[in-house]
Amino acid sequence: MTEQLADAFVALDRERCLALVRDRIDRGVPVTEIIDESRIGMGRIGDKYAAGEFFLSELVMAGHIFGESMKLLEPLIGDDAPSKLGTIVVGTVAGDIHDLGKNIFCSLLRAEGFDVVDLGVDVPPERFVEAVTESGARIVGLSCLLTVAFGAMRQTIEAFETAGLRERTTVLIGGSIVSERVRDEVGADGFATDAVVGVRECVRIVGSLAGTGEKEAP
Ligand code: B12
Repeated sequence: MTEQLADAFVALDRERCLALVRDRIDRGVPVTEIIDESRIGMGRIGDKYAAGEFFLSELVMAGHIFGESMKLLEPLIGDDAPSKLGTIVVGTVAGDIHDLGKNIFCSLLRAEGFDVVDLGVDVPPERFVEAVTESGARIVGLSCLLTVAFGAMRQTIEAFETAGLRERTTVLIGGSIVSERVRDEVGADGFATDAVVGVRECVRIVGSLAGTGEKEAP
């Protein structure tokens, strides 16, 4: 993997980013590799923000460029798999409006054959509960990129407990800052810092759920 695309993101050079993405598409580079390369750039932009070299405006611009790149990639991900793997409810938790990674996770889930109920961003716990109740989903994906939103993940999982849904629901958390420690802290069942790994985990959970009626403990 080269650094060209990541560098173009850090330079916030929209034209070059889009040209490099098109170039990679034309050369048959796998979509997930193009996403990973772009993500490296986004991570560096985040580091520059944390170091005070970039400001909110740069984060906003990076978000727009990433979104435009994803528009070029989405048709290649496809969503025409026969839906037979069940339903997954996904959303970015309350207080957090980051959605680029969540959207990738949703697209890859659809491509794999899941029906996805995407609740969007800044989703309150009760909305997750409502969606799981209505859809009968057995898996929930919580996206979170902010340390301050860890509490919202915990509250969402507690809301499943209160509603009597926790036993039958497997909760996966995802985003660049989640970890085993965060998973344990908020009471989730699994975590992934990469959408491809998250989708693989969902497929595994569905496989082990088949016919048991019980929640899988990953
Ligand atoms: C772009 C960006 C923004 C954009 C978001 C645009 C959008 N539509 O999403 C905007 C400008 C809105 C933004 C705002 C803010 N941001 Co911001 N942002 C970023 C940045 C640079 C990139 C994030 C990104 O999209 N990456 C690309 C995607 C593809 O990667 P990803 O999200 O990690 O997703 C992948 C995986 O994690 C996984 N995944 C994601 N979700 C899920 C869910 C499940 C279930 C699974 C299985 C997998 C999965 O799949 C994806 C593909 O593999 C990060 C830097 C970083 N290191 O993450 C900072 C960062 C997340 N932001 C940060 C901050 C501080 C903020 C603000 C508070 C700034 C401010 N002063 O207002 C606000 C918060 C607004 C809010 N209430 O949410 C901090 C958070 C620090 C922390 N630890 O809490 C970061 C880390 C920057 C930094 N280093 O300081 N931000």
